Amino acid sequence: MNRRVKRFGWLAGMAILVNACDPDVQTVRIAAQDFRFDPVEVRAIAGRPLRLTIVNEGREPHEFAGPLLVDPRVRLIADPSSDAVLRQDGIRILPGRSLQLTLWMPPGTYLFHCQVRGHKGMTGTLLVDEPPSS
Ligand SMILES: [Cu+2]
Repeated sequence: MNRRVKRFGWLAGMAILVNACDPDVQTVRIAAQDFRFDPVEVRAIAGRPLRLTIVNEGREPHEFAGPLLVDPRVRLIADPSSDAVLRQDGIRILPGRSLQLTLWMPPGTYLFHCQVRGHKGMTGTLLVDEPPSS
């Protein structure tokens, strides 16, 4: 049974509200196409929230999945307006729909992929760098 992704944030124990106008927020858009993510590599800086929008521009359903969804060091909330469905270990996004996530993550390399059958080549990398020292 699928659950609406808006419950995912609740399941992750997140109660932090993100101000969309917060200048510290990094925004990244990734297109899920048939059959690749564009861009395949995204860079962000640790210590600042990352607002990630994944838009399904294809004609197939796609998923956003990866270890970061269950990494205890990663804090994540799904925007309640997201039109996506949490499945067992990935978030399914139907054609023309989008998923919005806000993430707080330590520096590192985070791989993500689409795990829809036959979409094995759909992979991407989120590179989170140390914040610049001032
Ligand atoms: Cu896919």
